[in-house]
Amino acid sequence: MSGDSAVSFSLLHRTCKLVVLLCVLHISVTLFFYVRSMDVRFAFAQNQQMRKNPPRFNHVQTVTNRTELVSEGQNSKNAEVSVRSLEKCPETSPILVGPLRVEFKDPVTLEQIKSENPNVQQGGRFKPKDCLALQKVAIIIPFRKRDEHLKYWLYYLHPILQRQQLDYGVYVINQDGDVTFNRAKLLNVGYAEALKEYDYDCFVFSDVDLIPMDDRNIYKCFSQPRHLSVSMDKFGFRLPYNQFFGGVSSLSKEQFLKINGFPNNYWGWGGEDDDIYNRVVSRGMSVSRPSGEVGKCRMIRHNRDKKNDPNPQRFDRIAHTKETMNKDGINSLSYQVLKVEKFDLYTKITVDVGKP
Ligand SMILES: [Mn+2]
Repeated sequence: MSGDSAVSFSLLHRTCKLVVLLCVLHISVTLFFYVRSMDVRFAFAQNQQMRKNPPRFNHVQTVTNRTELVSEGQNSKNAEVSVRSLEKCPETSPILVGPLRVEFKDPVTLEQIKSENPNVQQGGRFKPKDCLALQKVAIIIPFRKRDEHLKYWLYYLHPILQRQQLDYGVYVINQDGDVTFNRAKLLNVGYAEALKEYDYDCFVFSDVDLIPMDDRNIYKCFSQPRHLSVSMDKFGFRLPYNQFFGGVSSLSKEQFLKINGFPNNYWGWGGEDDDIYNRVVSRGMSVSRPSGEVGKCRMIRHNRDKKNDPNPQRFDRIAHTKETMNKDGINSLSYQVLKVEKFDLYTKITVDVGKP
């Protein structure tokens, strides 16, 4: 063997050793990740089994959970037990979709809305089936002769409120007769009447013509009274002024009682929302709001209603909220219920609220 070939052989030998080493390394790395993925798969399978029982909010499993609930209920002879075993809904609903397209070009019919919301119960009631809602929310809509707007409201809001996993009811408070409109008093009536029906712990007060453009704007209550309609298209998607509390707001039962409810003597357009704001602040609370992006909403365009002219007394009234709020509010509310109608998508309560 010549010296040359010995050198090239040892080079070949070393190259081979390197290749083998690399192969071993490659195989061991592959093996490591394979074993790890087995681990993950195993954990996933375990997780899936845990999910089967007790029932959860996983949408795909809704059907199986339902059948389990039924059989559990039969076995334990008390259906209440299986209801109680429902887990609380998550803090943030997993089925929200975010920004929504809202327009009022095509008319909608109640039949269409009803068929698109088969889980809404008579009177406009709903609660999630596969988890226990965090809040029981009464939605109060002051109303008179705005059926076209109400249809759009129901069309957009029912799907949103269901995705928000709320235990809710929709109450349309219809002012009877033709005297001047009294929005805030109708809201007080809604509060009182809703509580006669169910143990609500949160109240959302909404104008009939306001539609949120993002379902992350949750129609529930917060640690402070909340203003929900923060960026309306009408105001160029901005807050018209810092103290603005009109449109859509929410107060827990506790917060509502702390401010003695709303004023009863604001007849006609304007001022009552500022009075409510003053009540909130004078009781040491602040107003909470969603971000401008999440709080976007559209108002259905309309002309000023008849019998809802601007209230000339409003400026004087809101200057004296502090003195008047203790005697004027939920503690001085008087009205007469004329009719309670349970429709498929809402409860309509027609009331005589008196006259100015
Ligand atoms: Mn309006």
